[in-house]
Amino acid sequence: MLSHRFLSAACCVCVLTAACAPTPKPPASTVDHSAHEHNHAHGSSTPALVVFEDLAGELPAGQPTLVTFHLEQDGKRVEKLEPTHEKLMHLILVRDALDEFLHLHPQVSDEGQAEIELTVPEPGSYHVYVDFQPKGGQAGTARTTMKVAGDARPATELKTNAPGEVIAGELRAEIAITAGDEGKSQTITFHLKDGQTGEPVKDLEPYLGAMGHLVVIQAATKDYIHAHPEHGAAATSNVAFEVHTPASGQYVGWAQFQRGGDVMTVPFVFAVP
Ligand SMILES: [Cu+2]
Repeated sequence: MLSHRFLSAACCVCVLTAACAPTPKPPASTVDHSAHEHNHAHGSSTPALVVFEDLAGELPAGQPTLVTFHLEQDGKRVEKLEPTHEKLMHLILVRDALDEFLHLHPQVSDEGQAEIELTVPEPGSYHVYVDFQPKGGQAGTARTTMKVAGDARPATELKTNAPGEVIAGELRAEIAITAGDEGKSQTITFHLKDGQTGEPVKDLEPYLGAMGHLVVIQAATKDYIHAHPEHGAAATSNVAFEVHTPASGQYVGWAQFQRGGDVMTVPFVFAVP
């Protein structure tokens, strides 16, 4: 069990997965109902879908392409949205090999129509996740898949590298992981140092209203777990996230931090025994 002090210092959004869902996972697009770490109450709604409106077939690789889509929940188009973390929708694309990651914010109309110019450099199959919160409803993640045309680079075996040090451009991240809640959650702490000097960073800026942003994908199921540190946390070189880990196995994470107006992405792989 996590201490109260910890819970007040970090927030998390966990996602219900096949492991804790009562019925087998549908084969196509599914939603993961977001729920708090210790509250696995199932929402009343059925899985939400990302519905592309003009994407016939494959997206061309490396070419900016205007893509429109909307979300559907309970068979109905989701129109009115509440911003979460400063945006109406967070669009995440992850290649099936878990080696490519994009995090974008589409323009969203009052009718729930989303529009984004999408440039995906690497061919392959992608999992598409959209974080959203319907007005007056529960936050959730809508899903679908898409293909990016071209010769897809073959997947390589995922190598667990966290806990450990990951160098991502101007950022050197020492990643520490502490299991809690009998292994069902992990506290992932990033000790951030300057890539050049190795000194703890002093210039971390809020990104999307928090001191960091973390997406975690469960490698086996491609289920999506989104986590944020405490909103408005004081500037520090250490940022901790609490991440729900429903099953043993490998997880791939992409942590994002902002310095000097630039967003830096730290990819990492960890395993839950
Ligand atoms: Cu976002």
